[in-house]
Amino acid sequence: MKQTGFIFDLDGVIVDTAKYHYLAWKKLANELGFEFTHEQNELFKGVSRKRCLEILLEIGKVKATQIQFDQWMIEKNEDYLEYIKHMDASEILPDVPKVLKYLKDKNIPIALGSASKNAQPILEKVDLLSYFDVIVDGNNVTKAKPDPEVFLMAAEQLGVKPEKCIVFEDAVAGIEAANAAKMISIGIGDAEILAAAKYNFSDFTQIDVSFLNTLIS
Ligand code: B16
Ligand code: MG
Repeated sequence: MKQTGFIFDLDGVIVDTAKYHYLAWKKLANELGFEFTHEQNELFKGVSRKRCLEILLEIGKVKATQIQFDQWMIEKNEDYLEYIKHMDASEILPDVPKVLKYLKDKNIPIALGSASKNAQPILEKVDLLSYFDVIVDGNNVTKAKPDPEVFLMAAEQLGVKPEKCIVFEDAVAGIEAANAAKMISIGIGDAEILAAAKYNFSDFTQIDVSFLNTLIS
């Protein structure tokens, strides 16, 4: 078993894809005849695509047959893929590459733990794929965050004990999942919203080398 491992969420931690998810969900809501606000989009962070559609339909009070539901899932994803088509390294959130490089240079194992089924192509687009030893995403898990499955699977594949894993997360469900896995949770974003995290930072520019060294040792 290796000493310490780091697990990164994708959306809201490495890149801000939430804005593209929002546009695609808003387009579907508008087609179905109702509005979808930025505030409502907060509920969708870290939540699986299927659960997002269920919430969206609850918001719009729309009833769907299974065929319609499946069709809207496909439609939303096609629109989302269109929005992210032109993503590149300029969309990486501040200081993320710096932290990844620091850990990589120290041979610390790194995993992605994301709910997204589009995680791997996004990492390729922003040219960060080579930093990750392990990728666990929406294609591998059966239980969505706040269930700890995604992070436990990542720890196992990294060969690191769960309690030696550090998780960076921007979503409440993600912090709950990391805590349930008995990992060290670090909230990236609003400290009030992510109050359940062990540590909180507004973004990676606030995380310095000495803090990373403390986590590693
Ligand atoms: P997809 P994360 C999550 O990514 C997003 O925060 C969430 O809004 C989205 O619904 C989910 O991925 C599924 O994404 O439709 O691409 O499979 O934060 O877990 O990296
Ligand atoms: Mg996220």
